[in-house]
Amino acid sequence: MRVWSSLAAPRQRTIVAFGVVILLVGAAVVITSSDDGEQAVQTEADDPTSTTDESTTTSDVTTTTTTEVPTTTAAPTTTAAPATAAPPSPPTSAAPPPPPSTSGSLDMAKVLAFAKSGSGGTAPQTFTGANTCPAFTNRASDAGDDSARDIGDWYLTRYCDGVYRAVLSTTAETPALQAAWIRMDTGAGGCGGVDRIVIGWHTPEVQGRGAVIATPGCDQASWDWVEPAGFPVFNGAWLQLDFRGSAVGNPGAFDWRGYVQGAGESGSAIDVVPNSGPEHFVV
Ligand SMILES: [Ca+2]
Repeated sequence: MRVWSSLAAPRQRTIVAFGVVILLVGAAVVITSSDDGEQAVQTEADDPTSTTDESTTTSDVTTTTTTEVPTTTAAPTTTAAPATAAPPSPPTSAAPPPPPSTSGSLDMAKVLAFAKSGSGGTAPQTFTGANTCPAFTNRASDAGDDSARDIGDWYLTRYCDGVYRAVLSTTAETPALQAAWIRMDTGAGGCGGVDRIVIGWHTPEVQGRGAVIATPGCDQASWDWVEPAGFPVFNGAWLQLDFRGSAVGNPGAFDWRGYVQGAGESGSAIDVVPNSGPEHFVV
């Protein structure tokens, strides 16, 4: 009371009152500033909504990017077919050989040597047909026109098993036999028309040997040794040739002639039947 009383002078009271007013105004300002700060914090708390909107927008952009249609790749260019290579020219050596010459006549000495060269060591064969059918030809005797080894009885028979038997029986067994054969014209071609030679001969051991030779041409280079023929030996005069139809091409009909050659005979001395022209045989 003394302080207040001491300050109770009018001027001093005014100063103290002014100071109290200033303090009151300062406190009010501080309170107001605190309210503004709370409002600012609340405003920022409302912002998450706008943040979400931005995220959505970003997602839409991403989706648009991933669904973009890729540029169509151009179809590959079709590979061009390789050019066809030209066929190689055939070698000159592949050209077919010229057909054998069919003009002229057979050299029977060469045919006999050719037959012997192919049948060396081959056992004689005897074909055994059972019955003659359908054709059997029994010719009349060939009255002697040869002074030696004259063919007496002769015929050609085809058996049911397809085996042919040609008989060129001579009237004597001397002189020694060189060879006996028949020549056959079975179709187109052949040396002078002769396609097959069936030939038989005696060996030094008096064993018969025979062979079927194909003669498509007159040149020996065209000949073929087909297979052995039967030339059985019964005695020196009976000459018989057996051969299979398959070895001569199984012809249904053919022309033929038979020959017997004695040692030392050549040319017209070799007996032949028929005396003129071929014999025609029809199965
Ligand atoms: Ca012929």
